[in-house]
Parts: sequence; C-alpha cells; structure tokens
Amino acid sequence: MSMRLLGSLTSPYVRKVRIVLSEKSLACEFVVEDVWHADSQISRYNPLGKVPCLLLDDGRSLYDSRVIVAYLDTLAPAPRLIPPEHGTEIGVWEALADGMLDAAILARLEQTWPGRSAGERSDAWIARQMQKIDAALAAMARRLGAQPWCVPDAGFTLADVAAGCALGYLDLRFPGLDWRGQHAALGRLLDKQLAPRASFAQTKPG
Ligand SMILES: N[C@@H](CCC(=O)N[C@@H](CS)C(=O)NCC(=O)O)C(=O)O
Repeated sequence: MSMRLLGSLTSPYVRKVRIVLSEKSLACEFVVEDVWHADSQISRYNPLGKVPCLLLDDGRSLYDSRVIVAYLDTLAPAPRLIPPEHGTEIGVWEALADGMLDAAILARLEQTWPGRSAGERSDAWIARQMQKIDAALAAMARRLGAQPWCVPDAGFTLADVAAGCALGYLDLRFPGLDWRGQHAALGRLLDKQLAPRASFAQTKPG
C-alpha cells in the first residue's frame, strides 16, 4: 500500500505524523503543501484546508493528525505507540499537547497573519492564548513528575511524541518563552529523552 502525506516542514501536527512514520518504519511519500498559498490544493483533500492530510491509495484522505497517527499505529505492530491499555492516558496527553499547540498557533496568527491589520490585532486575545500555554505546560509538568516518559508503565508512546512536538514548536516560534526554566522536567524530556532519537532529529524544524 502506498501513502502520501501532505504537510509542511514546520507544522508540529505534521511533525507528529512524520515521527510516528519514522518510529514505525512505514514508507510514505512526503509532499510539501503550502496551505497559506492562494493556489493550495489542500481543500480537495481536506475541506478544513489544513495539514497534515494522509492520502491512501484507495482514494481515502485522512485528517486530522490524531486520526492519522491512530491509523498508522494499526498498520505495523511494533513499536506499538498507543497500547490499548494506556489509550485513555495517552489520549489526554495528546489533547493537552495539541491543545497547547492550538493556543500557540492562535496567538502567533493573531500577531503575524497578514490578513489581519495592526488595528485588528487583540492583545487580550493573545494574552488569553498565552495563559492556556502556561496552564498546559504546568499540567504537563505535573503529569510527568520525575518519570522518564509521559506514561512510564508504557515506555515511549504517542504521548511523548505529542508532548515533544508541542515543546519543540515553542522553541521554534516562541524562543523567548523560558519554559525550561519553569519546568525542568519537561526540558529533560525533550532534550535528553526525545531530541536524540533519529525520528525527532530528522524532523526538527528550522
Ligand atoms: N487539529 C489539527 C490541526 C492542524 C492545523 O491546524 N494545521 C495547520 C498547520 S500547523 C494548518 O494547516 N493551518 C491552516 C489553516 O488554519 O488554514 C490536526 O491535529 O491535524
């Protein structure tokens, strides 16, 4: 079966999918799609106009990243990234990590999206999103505690992939945010546990 992944090199949701493909040694053609370009074809495949989008050879297109990674985990038995007995806990981690990303991206678009003029930008909206980032970081740090992995009984899972992509995005787009200073355990997770893995190193943006 052949698969094509539509995505960008900087999207953290796309990165999550690329890391899962790499960890599971699944072959997939990567097609760069600029969803912000007027000529983008993304809405032919995803009516929401977003990447990642996975195209299957039977004509189906899968979105969003959570659906894609859950699908990919069923294709190859090892390594299992969403062991069913830990599915709910992993799901909460993924919701937390992706939710932090949603807030980060909303805050960034409010500041940088060219369709919004300076007068239309809301500092209160940005502050609201930044508050969510702070709260999500604190919750992630509490959940992680002193454990090496997000779900320690399960070892490396999709929870770590999602958390790592979210933290990596903060480094890329919010370099002034000293999240490591406030949450050393999260810094250890990203820098010591995740960054050395080939799947993370090969997909690091920038
Ligand atoms: N919940 C979605 C989020 C995907 C998403 O927001 N992707 C961004 C790129 S980082 C995008 O395509 N944005 C285009 C737009 O919002 O129009 C997922 O997990 O796949």
